Amino acid sequence: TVGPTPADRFSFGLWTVGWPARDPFGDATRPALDPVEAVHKLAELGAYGITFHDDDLIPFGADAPTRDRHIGSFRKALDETGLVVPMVTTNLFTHPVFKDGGFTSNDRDVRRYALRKVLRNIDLAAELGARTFVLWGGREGAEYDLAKDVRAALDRYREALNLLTRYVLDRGYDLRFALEPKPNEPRGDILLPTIGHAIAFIDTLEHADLVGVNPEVGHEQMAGLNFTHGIAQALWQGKLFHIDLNGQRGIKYDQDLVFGHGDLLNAFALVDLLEHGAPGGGRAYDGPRHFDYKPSRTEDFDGVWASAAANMRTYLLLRERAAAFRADPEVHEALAASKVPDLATPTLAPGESYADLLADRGAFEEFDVDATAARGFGFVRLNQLAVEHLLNAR
Ligand code: 3MF
Ligand code: MG
Ligand code: MG
Ligand code: MG
Repeated sequence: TVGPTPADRFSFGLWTVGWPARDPFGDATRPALDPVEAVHKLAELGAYGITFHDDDLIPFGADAPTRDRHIGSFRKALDETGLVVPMVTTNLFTHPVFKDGGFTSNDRDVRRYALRKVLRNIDLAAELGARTFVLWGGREGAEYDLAKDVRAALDRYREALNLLTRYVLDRGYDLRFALEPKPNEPRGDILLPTIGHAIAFIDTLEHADLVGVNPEVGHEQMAGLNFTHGIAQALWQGKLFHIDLNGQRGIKYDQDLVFGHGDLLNAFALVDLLEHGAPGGGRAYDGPRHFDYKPSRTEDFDGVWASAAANMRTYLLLRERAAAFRADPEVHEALAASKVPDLATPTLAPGESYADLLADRGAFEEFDVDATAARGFGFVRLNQLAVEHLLNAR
């Protein structure tokens, strides 16, 4: 496997490698990382992009000259390295003012402040050439059922999104929004908890075409869901605008492990889907391969950079293994035996009506239910071939 190059379109959040590893039970184990150093290091490692929350780059509440200084030194690092900013996001969760949310806080003044903070950051995103603006509503939620009118909160969420899309259209920005679902943490329950909830919500928006999703591996897995299935549906609905790759081991707190360090088989299927599309066709994903992980609290800076490289290397290895899987004649035969490609055939013949179906005796009256029921699908053999390719045993 050759190392990552910018053509692979790997990107990292500034908050990932820059995480000082403070958790709810312990202090930071690493010092703060200068964003300029993050840009240089990631470029050296072969990444193509870097993303950030406003507060990752510019300390919350900084005055205008300080803000300009931070943006200036970051821009200079981008120019020196060729790293790009494909996505920008806003922090509406760290400051105590957002303790009951931003767009959906019960306090109207907070909601208006949150909108202003996002609008200001959208201008910066457009200035830096970002094409995607992610919104993770980590504090949009509740711990107590009676303390949040969820229907009113969804009205306010929609009001916010409608305002933001109108703003980018009026300004002529080439920017789309991606909502990032998460079931819980930090709130007991977060609004729009899964990919499915988010897509259903997006459907109700004024400019739904400008809004998609930014699903994160660990977030769906925290809800016990199959991430690759969620991504397949997001692709199918034309809503996969961005992606957060990482690793998670089951239903527990948000681990943000290195990509592949959780459910490796599901990660294999995911890379296969992103790179090769659905078996039998369908759109593949052409956006950035964005890592939203945390270098574990046990690591020093050598460990930080080793873990950043590990995300990209694991992705490339899986891409290589998935290509070998797709090229293996025995896999083709196993896929056919499992009737995987047959699912792409419409259930009705071209032009066939339900009347024709009702008249087809072979479909019902003469259909050999017992013989068909007795036939196995061979899915286990197919899965074992995937495991063997993943283990490089074939
Ligand atoms: C939290 C997250 C967030 C989002 C980010 C938007 C801090 O679990 O995943 O990271 O990804 O806010 O991009
Ligand atoms: Mg996360
Ligand atoms: Mg996570
Ligand atoms: Mg994320």
